[in-house]
Parts: sequence; C-alpha cells; structure tokens
Amino acid sequence: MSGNAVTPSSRKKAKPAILTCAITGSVTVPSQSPAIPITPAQIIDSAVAAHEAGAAVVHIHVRDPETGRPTPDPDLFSEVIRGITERCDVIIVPTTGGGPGQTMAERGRVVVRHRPEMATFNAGSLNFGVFGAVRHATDSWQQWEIDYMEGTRDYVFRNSFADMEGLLPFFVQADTKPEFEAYDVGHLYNIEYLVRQGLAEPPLQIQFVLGVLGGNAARVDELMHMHRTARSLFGDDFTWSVAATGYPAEYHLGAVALILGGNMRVGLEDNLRIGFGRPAESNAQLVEKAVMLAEMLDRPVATSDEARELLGLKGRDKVVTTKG
Ligand code: KMH
Ligand code: ZN
Repeated sequence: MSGNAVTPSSRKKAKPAILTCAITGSVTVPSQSPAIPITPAQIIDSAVAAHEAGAAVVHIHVRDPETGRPTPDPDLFSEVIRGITERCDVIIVPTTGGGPGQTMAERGRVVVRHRPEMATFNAGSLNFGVFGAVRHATDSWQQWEIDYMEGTRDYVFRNSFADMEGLLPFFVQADTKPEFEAYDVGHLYNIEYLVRQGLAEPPLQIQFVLGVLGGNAARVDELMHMHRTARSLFGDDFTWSVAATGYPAEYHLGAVALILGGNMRVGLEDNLRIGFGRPAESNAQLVEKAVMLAEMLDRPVATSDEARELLGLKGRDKVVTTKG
C-alpha cells in the first residue's frame, strides 16, 4: 500500500485563515517597546506593512502623538483610517473598547463618524489588570506610564448591559459588523442575550480574548470550553478568532484556532515578543510568524477580499474616510 496515495480527504479544499494584526492597543505604554507605533504616520506605516506581510485585517487604536498615551481623539482615528485606506485594501477594525479613562460616548464615536466595515464590541465587563508590567519598569519610564499601568489595579473595563444596549444600535445604523470580544465564558451568554433582544444578528464574529488578568486564562482547555459554549449557543452560525495575550500564548492558542478552522490575531497590542526573551521588532514580524504557522497547518492565508466574503462585510467603499 502506497504511503502517499491521494485520498479523498487530501483533496478537501483548505479553508483560508484570516489573520488580524492589532497594531498598537491601549494597555501598553511606549517605554515597554520601541516597536509600538505611536503617531498616526507610524500607525499607518505599521498597518500597511502588517497587511503586506499577510494580515487581512488590522485592528486600530490611536495614541497622543506627543506622549504615546492612548486617546479616543476622533481626529486621530480619522487620520489613521484615511491614511491606511489610501495605501491598501486591508479591512480596518477600529476599537470601541478604547482604554482606561475613556467614556462610552468617546469609545463609540468612531463607528458613527466612519461607518467601518467592522469594529470591536466588548461583550461584558471585567477587571482588566495590566499593572504587573510595572515590575519591569526601568528609570526611563515616564511617571504617567507607571501611573497608567498601576492604575489598572483599580480598573473595571465597563461594558454593562445598558452600555451594550446603548452602543449596538449605532453599529446597526452604520451597517458596521460587531466583532464581539469575549474575555470569559459569561460574555458568550451576554452575546446570546443581545441576539435574543434583536440587537445583533447571526452570523456573528466572535474574538476569544484570552490571557487578560481578570478574564479567562490563555489555556487550550479554556479556549476549547469557550468554543464549545459558543457552538452550543450559536451552532455553526458564527466565525471566530483567537487573541491570546503574551508570548508564547499568542502563537500557541493561535495554532489551536487554525487547527480547529478558526482564525488568529497577533500584534503589538497583545504581545511584545517574537520568541522567548526576544522583543518583536514590528507588527509585520509578528504577522510573518503567523503566516508561517498557517502555511505549516495547511491554512492558506486569506486576502482581505476573501476575509470580507468569509465575514460577510459590506465592503470598503461603504466606509466614510473623511471627518464627515
Ligand atoms: N486589548 C485587547 C485585550 C478592543 O479594542 O475593543 C482587547 C481589545 C478590545 O482589543
Ligand atoms: Zn483593541
């Protein structure tokens, strides 16, 4: 019997993997890594390079260009969205999670102004502790950076039912697909509640965010538990991705997602290392490693247009790139 016979299963069509790159985030500070893009120009360059490396989607936050402090400034979002759109066809997914100290109204403004194809939608509240990073602070850290990170010891990332019920109609009005960020299994039940209220409609896009202190752990069994719960609630009527924080979790859980037919997110928002003890040099470098992983697992990397199709997005021509 031949060991390399072509069997029906080897002729199965491989499902493209959607790679997302989370470019800068709001729970790190510039002194943690010189690779973190800060100014709109740096965020745009980094997003375009991540796309060229294989990311079909980029997830965007913005920072004060002078200090690097995360901000909800709508004009910075406009500059970044316009700048990326002018240079490539990547799917731009702005945050509505914002960051510590940002109000719900500030967080939702980007959806109203830009009507993006998709934006994050955080599916419940949690303690969100990144104060552990202060342990590694050196003398070069600014005082605000220490205060910002240390302040998360008392930070509740608030996404109450009233908040979620208030925000979702703006997504509906803008024809923006919510990417539900679920940090723990209870958040999946919150999503099911929102669907039952008629505020969101399957097929859903769910991001399992694992490894935040205050949420579920970045462990394979926890991912499997959340995936199983999502299937019990939504059947096959959802697409999904994993954003695991830190190294090596970003790649280990990403690999599990790829094996199971899901998608993965990498990027300096979630992880600052490319290997053990090796700081990442760029978002593109993190994406290149995800591309290698996908190829090894026989998951062809999706183009942005393939990702649009798989996610059921309205198309980039419907996004408003001006300040409106
Ligand atoms: N910062 C990540 C752990 C959002 O921007 O809405 C989760 C996130 C949420 O990306
Ligand atoms: Zn984010």
